[in-house]
Amino acid sequence: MSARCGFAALIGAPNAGKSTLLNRLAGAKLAIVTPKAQTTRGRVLGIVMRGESQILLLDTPGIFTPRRRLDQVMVEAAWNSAREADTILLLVDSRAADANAEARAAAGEIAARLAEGGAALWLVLNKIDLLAPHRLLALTAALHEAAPFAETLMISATTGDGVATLLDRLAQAMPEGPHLYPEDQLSDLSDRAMAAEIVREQIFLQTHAEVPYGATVVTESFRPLEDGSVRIEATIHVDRPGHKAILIGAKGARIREIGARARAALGRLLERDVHLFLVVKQDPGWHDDPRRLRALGLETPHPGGKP
Ligand SMILES: Nc1nc2c(ncn2[C@@H]2O[C@H](COP(=O)(O)OP(=O)(O)OP(=O)(O)O)[C@@H](O)[C@H]2O)c(=O)[nH]1
Ligand SMILES: [Mg+2]
Repeated sequence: MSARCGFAALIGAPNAGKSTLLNRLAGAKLAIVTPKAQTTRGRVLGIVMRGESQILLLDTPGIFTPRRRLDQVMVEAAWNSAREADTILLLVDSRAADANAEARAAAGEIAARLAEGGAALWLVLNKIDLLAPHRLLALTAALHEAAPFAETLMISATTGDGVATLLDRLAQAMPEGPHLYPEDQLSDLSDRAMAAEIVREQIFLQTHAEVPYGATVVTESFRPLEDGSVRIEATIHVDRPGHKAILIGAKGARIREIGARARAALGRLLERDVHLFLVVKQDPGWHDDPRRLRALGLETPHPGGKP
């Protein structure tokens, strides 16, 4: 059997379960997951081996109507990944699309636009653990009116139902060609980037309303120590003074809890003890300024470049 290798992009509305599926397919936590929409802010590569196939999965930010410069950059990252892909998996939250005509229409619009590109377009109905099976048929029929899907799969990224079948189909669908990455590599994510993401995950889990959307995290230093542990310093940039007060909390209680949980999660991921130091900095308007977005690692200088 000859080697196969290709890109498969996970595309969909915010909260469809793209990052949960990436982690499930990769068998490792590569992308952060929270119950809030717009958690993912940039492309995340997951490298998955299945038989002779290397599947290069691209997790992407959800597609929505952008408001801020940051939102535009996020949505552009999703469309750019779709353009790079051999196969596009349009992920749909089955329960939302079943219950809500707006969610169904949004999925249809994304599908119609994706169908204009050259990649094979697959429909992946996710969260089937939340929906009675007979409802999936009507939903599939409604979405097939929006675009010609080459495959339709029904899965639960949380329980793993249907995921092995999806992986087998993807492995078969990848074009013949040499593997682009070493077979034991899981992602192109650096430990520094992962540290910032894990802190941001805790901000999304522990704060609400506009606070998580007005915050971003930068790893300032990442230093292995002689005793085998690692010392990480990170800065949380916030948009407004009120957000800084909320993130710090009464007598520093909130920032301590964010730090404690992020430290524990990072310790598990890096498999060593972590010393984590967080600083909150007021940086009004950071999310609307292309130069600062670049400096914060959120806007790539050459959008549309090969991943
Ligand atoms: N019950 C159930 N929940 C799921 C499933 N897949 C994802 N979720 C939940 O849906 C929420 C959003 O999941 P994410 O993986 O962050 O969704 P996403 O598409 O990456 O979201 P953005 O990054 O914001 O675009 C989380 O609370 C997940 O636990 C599923 O198959 N079943
Ligand atoms: Mg995500």
